[in-house]
Amino acid sequence: MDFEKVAKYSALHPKPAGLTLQYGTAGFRSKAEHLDHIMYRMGLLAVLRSKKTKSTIGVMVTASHNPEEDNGVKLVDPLGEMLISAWEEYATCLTNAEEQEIQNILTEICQKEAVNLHQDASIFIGRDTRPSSEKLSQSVIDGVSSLGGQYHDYGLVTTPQLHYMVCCQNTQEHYGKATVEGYYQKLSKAFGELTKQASSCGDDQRSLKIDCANGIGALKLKEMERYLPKKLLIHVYNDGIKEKLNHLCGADFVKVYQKPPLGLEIKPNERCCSFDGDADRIVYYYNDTAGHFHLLDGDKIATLISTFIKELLTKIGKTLEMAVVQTAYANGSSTRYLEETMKVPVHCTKTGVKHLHHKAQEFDIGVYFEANGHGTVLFSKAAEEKIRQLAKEEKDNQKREAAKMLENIIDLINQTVGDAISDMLVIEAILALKGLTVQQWDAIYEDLPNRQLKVKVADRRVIDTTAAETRAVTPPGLQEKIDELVKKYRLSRAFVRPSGTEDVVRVYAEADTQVSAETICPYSSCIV
Ligand code: 16G
Ligand code: ZN
Repeated sequence: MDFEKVAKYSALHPKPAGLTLQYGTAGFRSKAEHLDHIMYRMGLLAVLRSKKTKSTIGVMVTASHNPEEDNGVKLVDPLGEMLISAWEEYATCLTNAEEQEIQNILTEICQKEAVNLHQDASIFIGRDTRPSSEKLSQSVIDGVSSLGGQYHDYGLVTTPQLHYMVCCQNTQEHYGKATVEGYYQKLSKAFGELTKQASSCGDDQRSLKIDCANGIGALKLKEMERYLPKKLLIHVYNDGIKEKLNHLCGADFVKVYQKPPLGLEIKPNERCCSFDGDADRIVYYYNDTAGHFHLLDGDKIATLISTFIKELLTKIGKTLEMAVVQTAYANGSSTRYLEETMKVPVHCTKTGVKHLHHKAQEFDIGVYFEANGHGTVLFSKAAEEKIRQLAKEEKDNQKREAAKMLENIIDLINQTVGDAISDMLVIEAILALKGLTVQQWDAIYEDLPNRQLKVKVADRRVIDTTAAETRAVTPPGLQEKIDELVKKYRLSRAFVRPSGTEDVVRVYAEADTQVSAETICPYSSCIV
């Protein structure tokens, strides 16, 4: 390692005194002006990770749904997954080190991980549309270069596009071409094939209003439009030309406040959706004729997709094991519907994409979605092979057609991570194929009324949880009090958990009526 070069560049990216940050569930996030040294150091770490894995590693500069003034960074592992936990710790350690300690820490990581320093390193870099992102990604490049790594700067891309390209590169393009164009071509082809069969459903041209949170999603949708079949009419709103990123719009805003975004006028029964700031989350919604707002969140999406896949699996007559993975935030009605009506096994994990992703990998087909709209479908290698073989060789027409549809779903869904563009196309294809309106989709089950709150406490770490965050083990007595409280209401459930992204404790409650949910939630937060 050329420590002189590292030290020289490192001095150009000084750490603000007294600042400590942690690599959390979504990487580092903070005010953009605090992040320059972190970007540089993540460039360094990405080089070591690349040498260790002998693969291309991704670095994405984004703070997703956070305000425009914030920024963040996360590393993408070889198959497009989130960085493994052990390296999250190295990331935290390297970030919080004083300048003169950097050399030792890098050496220690190399020793512990037996990194071969002669190995080449290759890094893919992407960024969102924040004003601070360009300069910060330049600092990542400084980090990569000062350790002699090669890089490809993809510039403005959605987070899932970067994940996709990293995966393509490391699978010798088996997963697709490692370019943004390759991404558009792969998805558009699969979408076109899938929806070919839908024209018989009458509704020839379908239109969708998309709120892009004034972020990268708008740019990329506009690029993609010319590849997509004309059957889907996309209307992009909140494209970032006039308004600020994530300001009163986007998937997170719509989910949290349960109301439509600013900048998008909804006519009754019109199907609309919102992306978040880096286009890895999506939620759908509509206003009914009485003007009531209806949200179709990650749970509704998981239900729609898993029901569709299950129907196809029944048609092809092969036993492939499918499961849905959710978190404690999943609406109780969705879990009940999946388990009791659809007979689909449901598993609950801790919040955070990597937990859901890992669990979903255990099945032939794992559908995972967080209620907030982040999710995808994973197909095991064996399941994928079986499906592709059936699509090619099956003699029975009906079975072969079903297998072809599954094959197109495999190609349309971004299996590396939740992807608003890809999820939107999957949903649109399913709705078209099943001839469903957004109201019919919404009516599959009725959400239990729920309420979320955040509570500022002196130290959120006093709360420790178990059972996928559904129960608090510390402080003593807290869970007993919550149990006591929820017993008084029908179909009720509540939990508290420390946030992984903000210095707050989150409280969630649901019950048979909004009044009950609204009562339980603040009470629970008082107990906290
Ligand atoms: C991060 C996670 C998201 C999770 C959220 C919870 C990733 C890529 N993102 O945004 O999955 O829902 O954190 O935040 O893992 P919280 O811990 O503050 O509630
Ligand atoms: Zn996001």
